[in-house]
Amino acid sequence: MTGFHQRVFSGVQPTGNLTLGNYLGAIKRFVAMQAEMDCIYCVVDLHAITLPQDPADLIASTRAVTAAFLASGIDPKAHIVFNQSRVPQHAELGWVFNCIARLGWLNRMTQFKDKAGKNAEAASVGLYAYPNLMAADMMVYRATHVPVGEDQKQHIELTRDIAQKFNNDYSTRIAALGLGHEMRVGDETVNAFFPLIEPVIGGPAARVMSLRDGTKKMSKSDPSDMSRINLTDDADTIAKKVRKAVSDPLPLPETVDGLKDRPEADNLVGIYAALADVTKDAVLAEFGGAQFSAFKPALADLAVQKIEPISAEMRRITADPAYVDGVLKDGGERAGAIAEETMKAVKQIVGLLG
Ligand code: AQP
Repeated sequence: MTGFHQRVFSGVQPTGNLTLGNYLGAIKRFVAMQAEMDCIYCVVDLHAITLPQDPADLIASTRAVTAAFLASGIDPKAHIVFNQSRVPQHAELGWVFNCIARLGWLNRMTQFKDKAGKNAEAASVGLYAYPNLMAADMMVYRATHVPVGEDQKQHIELTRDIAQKFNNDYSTRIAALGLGHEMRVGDETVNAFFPLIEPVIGGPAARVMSLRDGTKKMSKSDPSDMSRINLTDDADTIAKKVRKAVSDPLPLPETVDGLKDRPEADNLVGIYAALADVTKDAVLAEFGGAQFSAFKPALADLAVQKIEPISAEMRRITADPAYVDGVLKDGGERAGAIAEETMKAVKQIVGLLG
């Protein structure tokens, strides 16, 4: 994308213990992207309250997710780490996007259907409008890249649709104010104020599955604790969960093709590959032909080796809440300065500011 400052934005909800899915699908990749671009990493507490939260737990979880970011290797000085509610422009741009996005677009969002369950009438309006706020989170920094797990793909596509509609609707005004960059959209050239953000999804752990059911996403809200590895689990718990993970009776295949229709095997091989920073092929080159009774102890050792130092560092950081709050305050101020500039321009474009 030309013209736009290359910037990464991504967020994690403070809604409970972070899982290995959050770590491999998102946080580990946040760390890697620091070498490539300016990064803004956000604890999205406004998203958390779309479902009921105990206020004291929410404050503790916000600090815990921040600690997980820092313990995993995110540098809050070179980049920005903060919690969403500190920067009111997220909600302000979210409202503008509520007026840009169409009901039909939101009605297609599968995450709302999953989270609202059978009684959608009783879900909060916030849960329904969540994807518009998520779009605002990224666009208030005019971010160009977002590392996320595969489950967020639909929301990122919606963000691109909102940005594109805003750019099209206000193209003339954006040009007149000199606030945009020229962008080709099909056969047309529009003056784009918002970039069309690129999702950065992929690798062997783009979708880490439950340890109890290889067809279900590993999730912090799954009622079974055995379904996930939490970043706060100790070594014995991690080893026990891996040992008890559902698998199948066959030996591991020699190639990735052999993982087809074997969701549990595919998941465990994917987790190993992501933890070891290798491909699934490389894992199978080493373990192809082995039984799970041999593979699982190797996976458990690797998981403990990679996760334990992060858990220990998280414990050390969370023991000093004043330090964590200081990081969030500093990050909030720096994020706020960028967001304020964007919002001023948005108000001029839309006609809220002369
Ligand atoms: N199982 C997963 N595999 C890969 N990536 C995942 N992510 C979540 N689960 C997996 C990625 O983690 C980032 C932060 O997610 P979130 O906490 O903001 O929301 P979520 O996707 O709703 O996560 P959970 O664990 O499933 O939470 P609950 O149970 O509260 O709904 C995102 O980039 C996400 O893709």
